[in-house]
Amino acid sequence: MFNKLCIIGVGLIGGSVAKAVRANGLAKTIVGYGREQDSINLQTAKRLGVIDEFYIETPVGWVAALSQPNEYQGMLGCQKGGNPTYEAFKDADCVLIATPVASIEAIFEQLKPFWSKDTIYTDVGSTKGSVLAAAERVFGVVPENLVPAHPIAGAEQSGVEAALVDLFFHKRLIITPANNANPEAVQKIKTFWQGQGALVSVMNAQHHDSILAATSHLPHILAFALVDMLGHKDEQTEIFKYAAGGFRDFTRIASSDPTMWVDICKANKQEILPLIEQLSAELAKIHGLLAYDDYQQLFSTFAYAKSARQRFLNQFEDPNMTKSITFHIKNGGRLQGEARVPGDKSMSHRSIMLGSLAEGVTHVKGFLEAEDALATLQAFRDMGVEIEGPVNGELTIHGVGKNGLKAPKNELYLGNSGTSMRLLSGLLAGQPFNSVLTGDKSLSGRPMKRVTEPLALMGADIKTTEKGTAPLYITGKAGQLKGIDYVMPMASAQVKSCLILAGMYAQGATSVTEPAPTRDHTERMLAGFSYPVKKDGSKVTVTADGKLTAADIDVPSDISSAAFFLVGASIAEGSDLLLKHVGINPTRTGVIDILRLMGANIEILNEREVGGEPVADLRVRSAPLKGIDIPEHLVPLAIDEFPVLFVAAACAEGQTRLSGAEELRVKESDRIQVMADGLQILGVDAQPTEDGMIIQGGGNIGGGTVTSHGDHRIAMAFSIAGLRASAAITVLDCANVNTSFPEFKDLVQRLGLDLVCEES
Ligand code: SPQ
Repeated sequence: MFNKLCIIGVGLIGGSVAKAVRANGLAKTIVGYGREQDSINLQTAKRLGVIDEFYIETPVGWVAALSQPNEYQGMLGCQKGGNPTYEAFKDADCVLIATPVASIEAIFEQLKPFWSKDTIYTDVGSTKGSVLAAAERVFGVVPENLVPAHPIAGAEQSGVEAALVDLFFHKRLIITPANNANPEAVQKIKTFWQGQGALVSVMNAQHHDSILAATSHLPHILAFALVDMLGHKDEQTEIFKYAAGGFRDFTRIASSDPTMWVDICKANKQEILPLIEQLSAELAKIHGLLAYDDYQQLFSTFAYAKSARQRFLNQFEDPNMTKSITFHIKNGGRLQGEARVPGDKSMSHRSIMLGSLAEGVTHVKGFLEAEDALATLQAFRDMGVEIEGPVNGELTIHGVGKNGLKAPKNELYLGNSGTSMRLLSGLLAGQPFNSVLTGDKSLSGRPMKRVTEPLALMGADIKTTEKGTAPLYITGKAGQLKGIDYVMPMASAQVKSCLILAGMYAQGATSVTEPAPTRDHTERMLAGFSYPVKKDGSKVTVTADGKLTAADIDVPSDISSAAFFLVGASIAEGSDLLLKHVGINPTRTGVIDILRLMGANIEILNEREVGGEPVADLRVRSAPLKGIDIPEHLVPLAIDEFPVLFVAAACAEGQTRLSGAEELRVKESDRIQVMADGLQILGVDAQPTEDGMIIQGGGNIGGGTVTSHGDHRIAMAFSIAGLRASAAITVLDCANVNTSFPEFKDLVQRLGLDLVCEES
């Protein structure tokens, strides 16, 4: 990309750039340049092969010191004559300044006589307004070929020996060109950093400085301040002796270079000072809450902070940036005992949505504390709803009323959750503000036209990608949506619920007719919140006339999570398991019906109704299973349970055929293909068809390595297969189990499956 890259200052950052540039072939020659006191570092860089050659500035002038360290020794003092600075920068198509921010003005002064219009100049300083201001002071006007940049990456160590080839890989990098910057130069610097794997953004310097003041400079000041205060205390009372991991984590950045941080504070003082005032006010608030025993508010403050931090962590969901999780399952075992699996995912989403739109305070018990439902929770917090918790599955939602949502400041990030995205698209279509819905890689590949097309018929304005996928750009059409009478082309509770939510903001009636019954939690919960919903056979109708009144919600255990244990205990000889408090809404119990048709021994005990939803305890004991043709009317009632039902079919005597289940192809993964591939690897005769699968059961399930393709239900289904396998099974890519069932690995171990979770 560049013929000659000259790096001024080859320490940790400059050295890491050099290593990454070399590894990625981004420059033919890399030249180091520094002051006399940097000579050891430059010699080391040369010895380590980080740079090709280097030049030293000495008190007596510029010295070229090419190739060998011993040559360098002999060349100190300009013995070769000529102008070494000219030599250093001559023909360089890029000069990168990797020195502390305070030195940049002096470096511009040094560079000025040699400044070439054919070279691009850039830097890596932590403040950017100061760099542009220094350039203006030195050159009169910021040169067009100066493109300031800031890689948001670092380490506490310094020097070229600590340099890392991947220091910038998948790290943010911000470019802050001045208004007059040459677009070609900006593009080249962008490509240069992208070539090192950085995630590049372009913004103005002031915006950069205000962001960094909040997320980097203030935390450093806070860490220095805390350790300064406690350090003095420690001298008197030895408190550090008893400090543990939390203290170590929090104060890590107080080990950074004090000189550098003084320079940064000085350079960005205007942005930092108001933030220190805000932080002081926040501490004063907490002081007041404690002093006046307001633990409720203190809890809300801490709970909000916890969820805001989760939002920060969610950005790293990119598989390249997160740890990957592998499940290792030892074959054999049986499931025994008693368990309560976590709360129903579909109902947890809806409890947040409807509780937020209600008037009054809604208390929720049994809420699923997993990534999908937490994504919905965060979205409503982002729209101004005060939600306390979750703590042990309990939440308090301070409803804002049907028209009380506020415009979110940022896009709403919904992670892996199709339910959040599809239901929110309906709800947000009729709001008086615009919104953008985004999700992870899997969610961004799932079809959204199924909701945006009927919403468009209602007058909604939602833009998708050309493929009809997220991000969804929603222009709020408050008061302008019109009711429709819509016959759904597929059996989908998400489409139905989306249109019901949109219908609550539309003129006239909105009716949705489903081709087959699907889960009806939205309709039931709306009724529980006293919102009028008319049900006539397969048709549901709502209007905008009505309000939601807060009501308490008790979310039962998720039958979709219980399904793994229903199958596991059925296929593993000697199993006897009691699953407590499971939701058995008839639109969800297809898995029990299908397993019973296959010969499973499942008893439904202690049936009762909790908050408008039927609930029971399920006792399941192992039994010989037989293959069946799965009745198509049961498909929508067991749609999420097929991955594990395929495992049951592999263990059943004879053939099992599934048809009419093409919807499985557009879930978190293509669940037909991915399950067929994995079963075949394990030696099972599983043939995928367009809308289902044919499995010859009764043979042996072998061992092997399968991948879940990031789909939680696939990961858990193959783990359960281990109970009947003849050898160990490894399941790759299991991090997404956290979207619906974070406790899965612990629970399944406790009940009798030997599963070890490996993070890497
Ligand atoms: O929320 P998401 O990602 O779509 O979750 C899944 C799941 O397996 O957890 C589907 F992949 O469940 C859906 C389910 O398949 C949850 C749901 C709901 O809560 O309304 C309805 C079903 O989807 P659909 O497309 O049939 O309406």
